[in-house]
Amino acid sequence: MSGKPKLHYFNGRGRMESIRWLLAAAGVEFEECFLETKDDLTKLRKDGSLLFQQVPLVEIDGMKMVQTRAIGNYIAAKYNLYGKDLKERALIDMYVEGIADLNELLMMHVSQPADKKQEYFANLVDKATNRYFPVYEKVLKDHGQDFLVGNQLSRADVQLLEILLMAEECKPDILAKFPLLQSFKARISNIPTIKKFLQPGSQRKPPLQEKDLPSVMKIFQ
Ligand code: P9H
Repeated sequence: MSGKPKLHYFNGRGRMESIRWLLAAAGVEFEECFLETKDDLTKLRKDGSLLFQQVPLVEIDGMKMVQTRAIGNYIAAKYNLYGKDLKERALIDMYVEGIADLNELLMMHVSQPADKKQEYFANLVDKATNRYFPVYEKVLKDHGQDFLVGNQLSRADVQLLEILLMAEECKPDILAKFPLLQSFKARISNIPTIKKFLQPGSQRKPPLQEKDLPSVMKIFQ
């Protein structure tokens, strides 16, 4: 049982974007089925496709997988993006969880109420530049290699690049104090599968804008 993985989510980044990145980096073609209305979600729920009544849902290898982390773990393991042993995997997991925490902050920025936005943004920039980015800058500095773990491409590299680009969308000079992250960004962006994903017309999604929120809310609330 195979064929292309099929991704069910709304037509935007949200919790699916890192899955799109991983598949693209692995050079795996995938299909997307976009939820547009609450009915689309109800239909998936009624046919028993959603273990916890939530999306992301990815149909892959005969499974109906939910839970973003579980899906990412499966894809990373299947496509050799998850290190060569348990200790490399442990490091990759720590790096990826840090990225996921920052991603959560970035993702929720757009939906902050107007009177909280500025404060939220300041905290976001503070966390990115003082808590998260220094960690990855130091890792690259200390081992002097091209990739975060084990001197080969892993999901940690893919997911770090994703978040670096997202952070730059929020604040274009946010990497100014991180020379190794800047060169990492250029290097990883140049890997052929990733380069292709970064080009216009790929399945990569644009940032969610405030004006898009009502249509997303209509599906999930
Ligand atoms: N642990 C949209 C944009 C940005 C971020 C999140 C949601 C959680 C996983 C219906 N799914 C707005 O709240 C939509 C999850 C999955 C799980 C869902 C319900 C969300 C969003 C859609 N909500 O990591 O997979 O929260 O299905 O009944 O909970 S995504």
